[in-house]
Amino acid sequence: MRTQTLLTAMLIGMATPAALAGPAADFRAADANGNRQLEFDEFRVFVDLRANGGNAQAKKVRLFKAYRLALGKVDYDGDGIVTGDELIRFDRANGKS
Ligand SMILES: [Ca+2]
Ligand SMILES: [Ca+2]
Repeated sequence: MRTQTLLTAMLIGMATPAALAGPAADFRAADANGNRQLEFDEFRVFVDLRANGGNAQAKKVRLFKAYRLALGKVDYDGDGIVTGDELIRFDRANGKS
């Protein structure tokens, strides 16, 4: 009974929008090759996921297909790849924790 309750709680936890949405979850979902970095194609997926999640900035990027431009803004070290740290830095710079 206790195990079942715990399992149910875990399943419910995983199914809530709060657990599924959010930049961290989108990052993991977009990182197709699992190297914890977003290459350009993955970054495009990431932006689309953020747009689907209602992120206004991402919606604009999607609307104008400005993925390259957006990547350039987030890619602080200019290696063409977006890391979690760069995304966090970008969000902070834009006033979103
Ligand atoms: Ca990747
Ligand atoms: Ca980079």
